[in-house]
Amino acid sequence: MNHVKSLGEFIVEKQEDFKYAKGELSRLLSAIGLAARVVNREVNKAGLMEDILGDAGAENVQGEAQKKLDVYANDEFIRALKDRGEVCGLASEENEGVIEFKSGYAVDGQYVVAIDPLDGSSNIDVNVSIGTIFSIYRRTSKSGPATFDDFMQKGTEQVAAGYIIYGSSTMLVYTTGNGVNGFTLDPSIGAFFLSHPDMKIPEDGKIYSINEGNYVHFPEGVKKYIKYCQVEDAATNRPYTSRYIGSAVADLHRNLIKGGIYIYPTTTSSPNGKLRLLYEANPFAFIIEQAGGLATDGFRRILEVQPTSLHQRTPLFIGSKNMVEKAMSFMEEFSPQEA
Ligand code: P6P
Repeated sequence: MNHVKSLGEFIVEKQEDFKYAKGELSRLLSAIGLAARVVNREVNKAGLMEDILGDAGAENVQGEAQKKLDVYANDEFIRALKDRGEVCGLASEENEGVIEFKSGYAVDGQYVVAIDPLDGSSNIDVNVSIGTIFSIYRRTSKSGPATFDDFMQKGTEQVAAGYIIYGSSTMLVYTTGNGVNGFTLDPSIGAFFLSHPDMKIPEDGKIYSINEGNYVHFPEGVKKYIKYCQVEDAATNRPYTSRYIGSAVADLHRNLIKGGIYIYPTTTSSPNGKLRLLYEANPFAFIIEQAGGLATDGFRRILEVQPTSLHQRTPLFIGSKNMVEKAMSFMEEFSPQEA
């Protein structure tokens, strides 16, 4: 039987492709893999452990009630990344400002990480797949703890990005700019193994993922696209199938494998969209582009957007190339951007 590569073996094998010093990325990604295994254990026990379910009482910077697992996951990724010494600071959905690493090896770390430690956490107590999303940049500051400007880099500057999906199985999917690879956790060993080498998203798909409950608040171009998806036309495989689980990592992962489009546009309650640029849209966009898909805000490439704040939101149209282009054509025609 062919030897199935572990995450560790794969990272070491591929570190030649990484344009910075060998070993740095290995240590960084293995720290993420370790934290993912620890968080996975707690996520899987959540149903049994009353004391870790339910609101932590606090609110995160988004004003959303923080679930205890959010807080646990945030603490675990901060600890794992700080201890490994390659990272000088973090931007996390759970923290208002930059988390500066001021001591030990970390202060000389050459990387910064933007992270959503547990996205979709409103699904925790209904046992729906949730996920961690991360984006890795080379620092722009010279030394010392990370600075705000270290995070104000376009998505094109990412050196790596990925997500962990805690679902029927737990997977780590990431890119360093040389394609996308997926690793499945073998809980009996506690290690990730290469299960989805060189992932590519189909150019076309039959799945559209959007919260149609917001239909009346969508831009006209999105309304027209939804109606386009629902028209009977065998030649273009329509009507499409609507699949929306309320957990972006789960929707994006399914669409990456099967083909499809995920749209979170502007709405009256989310005038800039809901997803955050730094630690959701940018890492997703890097991954999907590397897999042959597209990621835009309805008009322009997500990776080209210049960030101006840590938690800024963006509309997101992401997935199969032909589907995103079609949706963009409706936006151009019916909801053109002010010049
Ligand atoms: P709505 C989870 O809070 C999240 O950020 C994404 O994971 C998910 O796709 C979206 O929000 C769900 O938002 O407004 O449709 O409930």
